[in-house]
Amino acid sequence: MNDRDATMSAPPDREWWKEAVVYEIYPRSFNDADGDGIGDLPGITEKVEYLDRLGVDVVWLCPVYDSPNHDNGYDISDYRAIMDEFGTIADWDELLAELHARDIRLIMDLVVNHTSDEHEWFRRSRRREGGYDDYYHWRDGSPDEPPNNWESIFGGSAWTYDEVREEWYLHLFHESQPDLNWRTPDVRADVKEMMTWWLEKGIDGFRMDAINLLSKPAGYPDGDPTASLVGEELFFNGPRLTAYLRELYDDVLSNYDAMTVAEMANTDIETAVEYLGEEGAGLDMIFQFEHMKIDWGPRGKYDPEGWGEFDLPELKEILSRWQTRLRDRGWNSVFLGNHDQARIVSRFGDDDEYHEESATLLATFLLTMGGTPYLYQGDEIGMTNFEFDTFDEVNDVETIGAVEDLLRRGVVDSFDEVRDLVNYASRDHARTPMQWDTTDNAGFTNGEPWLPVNENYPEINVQAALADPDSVWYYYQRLIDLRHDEDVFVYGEYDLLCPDDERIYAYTRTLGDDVMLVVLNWSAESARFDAGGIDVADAAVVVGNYDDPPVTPDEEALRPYEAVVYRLDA
Ligand code: TEU
Repeated sequence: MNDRDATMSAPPDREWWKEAVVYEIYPRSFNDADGDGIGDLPGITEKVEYLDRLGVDVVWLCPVYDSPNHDNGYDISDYRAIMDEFGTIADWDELLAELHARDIRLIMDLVVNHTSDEHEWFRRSRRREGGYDDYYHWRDGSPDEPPNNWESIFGGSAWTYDEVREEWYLHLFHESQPDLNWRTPDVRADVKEMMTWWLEKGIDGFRMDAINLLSKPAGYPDGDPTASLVGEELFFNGPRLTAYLRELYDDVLSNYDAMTVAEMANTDIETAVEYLGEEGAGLDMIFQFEHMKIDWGPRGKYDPEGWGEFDLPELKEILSRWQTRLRDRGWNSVFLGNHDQARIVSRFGDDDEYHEESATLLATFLLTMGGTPYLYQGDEIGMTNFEFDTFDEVNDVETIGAVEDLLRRGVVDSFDEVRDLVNYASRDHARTPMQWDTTDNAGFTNGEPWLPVNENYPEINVQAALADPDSVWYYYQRLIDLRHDEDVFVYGEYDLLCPDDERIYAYTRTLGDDVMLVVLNWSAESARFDAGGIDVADAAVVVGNYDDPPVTPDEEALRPYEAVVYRLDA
């Protein structure tokens, strides 16, 4: 091999977080060790062996900090204490030790756009005590008229009048989640100290919650009243965001071998590039949400006028644009679901007739794209959406806010009119308890689960999956292994094939002489792959989700939701 070949096939800029497969845990719903119906830290520790067996490298743990739980831990009242229901700091130490003993890293959720209104900072701020005056966004004015027209992401005005301070405070989420004022240097200093405290405890990075909302424009001007979320063009990616992120990087993150993934809805590629890497604001990667809005209506996620529709060419266009335009300028994250989204097999696959086929097709996609893949708990067994009958069954603060907003504005007259939409989109789908086995409550708890268990647990559960060598679970394990073995899936170039095909999503990944072809029949019909200009005559099957996949990719039709990976080496 000459020097040039050596450089061409050596992956550039190796990083552990580029090679990692991340598994997200929503602790409330994962595993309950003490029988109170709520998942907890010892429950997760019991399952570390399970995670190791699956083969994941990093756990992203959703918030476990002290919280009154209006938004299940995303409303934090003490950043350095563990929520009682989840256990103690000693339980957390043990979880970290057990993960690290198996070379699994741990990243924690960093929720610093807002705190809980029960946080000491807010209690002091509303009483104008001891230097905390400006920790939040306070505005005076008549109690009848909010300071501007901004809407909360969870429905209604983004402002609430506080009777104690006799001023309005800003909350881009629930009223129990007041936004921190990042213009105040002490706020930034306190956050940096807290981040350092967790990093010193040995964590391996942060998932940064709603982080592109940190900077609000001076003077709080009105937003465009016709926007689907009024104010969004002003408070997403605000004027000082880059500076704030850079400050976190320079003063804290750059001192550690820590990964960051920043949650950034409403962010385009060019803006993302400004935040990514040493050249940018220091972030390793972001979660972009363009593909997560593909099935929304014109007025957003809970738009009763048009939801649930999308076509494959559009999905391919969005994802391929991010794949190619971030190449050498940043790094992608790859995900189809998380704790805020419906179940991936129900939303992007077919949770009925082609349950296993589509669940494994989605696995093939997640684990062969460019960027770091994020798996959400339960997707490895193909967990599905839940059926809601009544509004009372809904737990999620976002869904409740959205439905109340539709009722208040007279867009609908009753829950019945939005039941199908809630059954399609609610965040609760991701939060029903993890299905471990066929015993009561799917083995999640010995008590009364905080959210009902999906009725399909006797069929869809971990125990059954582990007993069946052909299960979705073993397919995930195999694909994770494959990704670990083949640099081409991590570092290879991505090239989309047949962009306009309505059923087939096909792409190649290329690294030096290694070429992989991924062919996904993302439909419930059979479909034939058209290789176009590329030579597939010598293709060799690497893995497929059906027995006997087509030996040559374009010689026969793929079956419904059939997924095949071929090696096309020169
Ligand atoms: O989510 C931020 C966010 O914008 C979400 O509201 C998302 O757009 C929406 O749920 C999609 O339906 C983060 C957390 O992931 C979420 O769980 C929290 O509720 C929210 O921040 C507030 O902390």
